[in-house]
Amino acid sequence: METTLIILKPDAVQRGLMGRIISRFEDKGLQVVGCKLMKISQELAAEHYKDHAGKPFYDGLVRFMTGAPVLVMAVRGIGAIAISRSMMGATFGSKAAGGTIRGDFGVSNSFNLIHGSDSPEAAQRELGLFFKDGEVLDYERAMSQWVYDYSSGSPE
Ligand code: IDP
Ligand code: MG
Repeated sequence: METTLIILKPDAVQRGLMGRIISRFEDKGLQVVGCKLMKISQELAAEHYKDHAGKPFYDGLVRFMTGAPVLVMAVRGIGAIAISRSMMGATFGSKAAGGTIRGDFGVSNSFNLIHGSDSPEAAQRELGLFFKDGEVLDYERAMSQWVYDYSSGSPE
């Protein structure tokens, strides 16, 4: 099982899209194992987006992400990182395919609703930035036997 960091960005929160976006992850069968509303500090935004420092959009990105609350989630499943990235769609709302979160809910190239970790290394780093020990929970879902095929002994 993989766990990834998802952030519903300030535009998703302000536009009242949290429930609909969370539902997409639940509908897919991914498990929400951590979830909280928070305001991102300048320091946390800088650390989270350190690979983008110096890029032309960086200052605006940090202003956007720190300007209003976000909802952060830890989302778990087999291949959760790649599955989440494909559910999110391309970076720019104007280019993202229909059927994806960015494609269905937005048109902007900077207010693009959602962040998802892009690799196992990034997921581990980012989950550590946003969740303290004990805030990501291991728990069994009642429906787990119907989300994955366990007939071979391990989930498929
Ligand atoms: P990703 O979120 O799809 O992984 P990245 O290239 O890692 O995209 O960029 C991080 C975030 O920076 C994007 O989600 C978006 O909010 C913002 N961003 C990226 N490129 C641009 C740009 O050209 N203009 C404005 N904002 C951008
Ligand atoms: Mg990225």
